Amino acid sequence: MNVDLKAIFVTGTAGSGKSLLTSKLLQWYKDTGAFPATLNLDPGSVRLPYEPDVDVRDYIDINTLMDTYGLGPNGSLVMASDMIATKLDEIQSELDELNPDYIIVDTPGQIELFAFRASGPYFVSNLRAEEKVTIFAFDGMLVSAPINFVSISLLASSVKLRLKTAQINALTKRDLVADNLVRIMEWSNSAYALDSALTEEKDVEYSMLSRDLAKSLSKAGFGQSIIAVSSLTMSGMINLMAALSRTVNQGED
Ligand SMILES: Nc1nc2c(ncn2[C@@H]2O[C@H](COP(=O)(O)OP(=O)(O)OP(=O)(O)O)[C@@H](O)[C@H]2O)c(=O)[nH]1
Ligand SMILES: [Mg+2]
Repeated sequence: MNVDLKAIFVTGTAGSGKSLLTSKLLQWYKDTGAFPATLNLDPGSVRLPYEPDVDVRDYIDINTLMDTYGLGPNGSLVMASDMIATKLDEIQSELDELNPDYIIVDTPGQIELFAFRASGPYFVSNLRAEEKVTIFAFDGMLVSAPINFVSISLLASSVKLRLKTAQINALTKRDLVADNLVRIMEWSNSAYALDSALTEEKDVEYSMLSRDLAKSLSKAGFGQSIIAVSSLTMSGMINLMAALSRTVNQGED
C-alpha cells in the first residue's frame, strides 16, 4: 500500500452532485501530476460520469439481490448497503494493486443507508489510508431558504458524527444558485446573519427551533466556511482543492 494514500469520501444528499464532483476531483488531481483513483461505493448507481477504477458493483449486484431474495428496489438497496463492509478486503486488495496517491470515494445516493447504518462507518474507519476526509455536498438547489440551510447543516453534522473524519462542507451547483449565492454564503459565514434570517420565518415554532439548532451548531464550530463550487463551470473548485490540500496534506502541495 502507498503509505501516503489520502482517501476522500464524497457524501451528500441524493442528487447533490457527488458523482460529477468525483469526476472533477479525479481530473484535477490528474492535471496536477498526481495519481488519483476512483472507487464507486454506490451499488445502485446506473450511469456514472467517470469510469471507476474500483467498483463495488463488481461485488454486489442489485438485480441479483432482488431475484435471489425476492426484494423490491428499496429492500435490495438496504441489503446492498449492508454488504458494502463485507467487501472491504476485496476492495482493499484492488486498491493496494493500483497504489494511488488519492482515492476518491463516491458514496451511495441514499446517505442514510451509508452513514446511518453500520456498514458505511465501518468501511470508512477500516479502509487503510494515511489521511481521510469527507466532503459533504450541500445541494445548492435545496438550501435556498434559511430553514432548509439549517436542516441540511444538521444532516451534514450527523454525517460527521457517524463517519468521524475531518469534513469539508461544499455547496454544489453554485452556477444554479447565482442569485442566492451571496445570501447563502452569509448564512454560512455569520451566525448573526443566519439568526436574523431565521427570525423572519413566519411560523414562530419553526423559527425558534431552527434558531436554537443553528446556535448549537455554531457553538460547536460547525457549518462555517462552506465552499461554493460548480462542477459545470468549475467556479470555486480551486478553493475546494485548497481546503482538501490543507486537510490531507497539511498544505504541502
Ligand atoms: N448545473 C449543475 N448541475 C450539476 C452540478 N453538479 C451536478 N449536477 C447535476 O446534478 C445531477 C445529479 O448529479 P450527480 O453527480 O449524479 O449527483 P449524485 O449526488 O451523485 O446523485 P446520486 O448518486 O443519484 O445520489 C446531474 O444531472 C448533474 O449533471 C453543478 O455543479 N452544476
Ligand atoms: Mg452518484
